[in-house]
Amino acid sequence: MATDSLTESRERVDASRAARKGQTVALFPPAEKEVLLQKYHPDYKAEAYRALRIGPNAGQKTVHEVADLLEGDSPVAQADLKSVPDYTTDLLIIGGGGAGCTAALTARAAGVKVLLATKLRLGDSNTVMAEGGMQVAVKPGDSPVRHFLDTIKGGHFANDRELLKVLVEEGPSATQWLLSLGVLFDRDDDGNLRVRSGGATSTPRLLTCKDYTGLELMRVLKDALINEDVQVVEFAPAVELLSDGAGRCTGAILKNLDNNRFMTVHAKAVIVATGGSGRLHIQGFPTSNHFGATGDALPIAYRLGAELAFIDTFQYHPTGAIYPEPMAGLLVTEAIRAAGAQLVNRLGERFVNETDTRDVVAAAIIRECVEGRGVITPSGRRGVWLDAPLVDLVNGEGTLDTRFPNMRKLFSRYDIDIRAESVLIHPTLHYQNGGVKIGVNGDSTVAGLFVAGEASGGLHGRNRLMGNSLLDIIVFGRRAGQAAAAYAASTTQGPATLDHVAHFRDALRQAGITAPSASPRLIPDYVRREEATTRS
Ligand code: MEZ
Repeated sequence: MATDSLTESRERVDASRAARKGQTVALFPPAEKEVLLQKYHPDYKAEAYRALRIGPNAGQKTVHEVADLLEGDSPVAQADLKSVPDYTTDLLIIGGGGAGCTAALTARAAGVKVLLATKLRLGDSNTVMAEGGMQVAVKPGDSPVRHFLDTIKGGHFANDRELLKVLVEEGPSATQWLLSLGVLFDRDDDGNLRVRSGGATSTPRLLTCKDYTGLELMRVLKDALINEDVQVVEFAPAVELLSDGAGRCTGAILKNLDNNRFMTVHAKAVIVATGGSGRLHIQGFPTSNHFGATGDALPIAYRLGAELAFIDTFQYHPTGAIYPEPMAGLLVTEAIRAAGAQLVNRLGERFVNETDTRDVVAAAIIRECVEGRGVITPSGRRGVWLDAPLVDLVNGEGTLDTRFPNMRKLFSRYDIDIRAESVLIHPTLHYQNGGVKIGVNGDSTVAGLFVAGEASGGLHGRNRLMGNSLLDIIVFGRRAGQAAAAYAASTTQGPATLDHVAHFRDALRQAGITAPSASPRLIPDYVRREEATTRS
């Protein structure tokens, strides 16, 4: 039930709607943008960061939550490593989301034996949470060059240019591959692929499956995988990687979540595709991520000596639901803003161009809340309004029903009809912009260790452009699958040791880190720290 102040504030939004319809708000000029980000974006909050004391990225800063993981201790002891492995394979893929499944399909097609292990069930991943679409330059007038320029501008010109070149150039063939598997992208009346607008892009470039694009991709990838000769082990997250003692990755230790026992896997090559870290609730933010997104790739790859990239930057998606309380953190797709929904403060005023880059829009929302123009929910969260009914006013009645059925359904569970009512939102922790540093074949700085998807770092620079994550998991999932299969076919199984863990423990001791917590974390810690941010 909304309180009086919520009702009054929503009425101000309703009252100003007609005047706001068609109103233009300028994009932030570059100098003002920088000031806004410095002051309000969580990535710029100095006290949220600290420098790493050990490992390949020692001296570099990351948020405390990630530093705790990277400076954490392995949960395994030497005795947990079995001399007779539970599984032996050519290629071990860790992670059963879009990147992992794509890599598995590609590697299997290349002829190697593949084992895929995943923390929860096959498909439980951030891929299924992706709503608004996949960026790919397939339309006349668009081009990979234009896609490259939009992306690098959004990424603060920090993106790894080689990775980005591969992403945009291979986008069309990756799309063909998805179509050949049976993905049902939206089409126009003539049966051609339809492209939609996203935020911060120079032209409509999003391929969509209404507002559940990632779910559709995962449906198809999962089906394809189930019909392949790939062994899948569910409820078995990786807790440590194995090495030959000379820096080469040779397998992993998995934890059987049914009985908490460790399992040893020998593999000639390993691909880590465990996704992002939203469930660490960095800086106390709620998250749009799936339950298993606890950044597992980071500590296990780091202990093995893999370099990380851009671990100081995270994406706070501007529009996470904050009301009703059970919806807190849930993604309200950016596509709805691209379709005309406006952001409005408690006074009924717009304050940002809704299609500016995500970091700018998120910072502007936080500014409204900090400066007292936000709305407070009955449980004490702060946010602003997303004027969803405008979408039908601008595009014609029925648009919300046909293009955003998932949003309609999610809010209708709480008797909120987004065709008639604005909804309350605040930035939600959405994406790990950085991760394990990779080259164009998903190769990490450790031989035999490949990384794909959100667990990797470099492609997205300091702010990922909407829709590039779905393309990333397909393009780089395929590349990692191909490269790891070729590597596995050209090498023999090396010894499988935990020597690197012993070295890492020495480094922890030498750095005076005496009581490290265990990492990876695997299951989120639900002390409700996120309240600190959205309620302050
Ligand atoms: O790429 C994304 O993060 C995405 C498409 C999200 C969304 O707003 O729908």
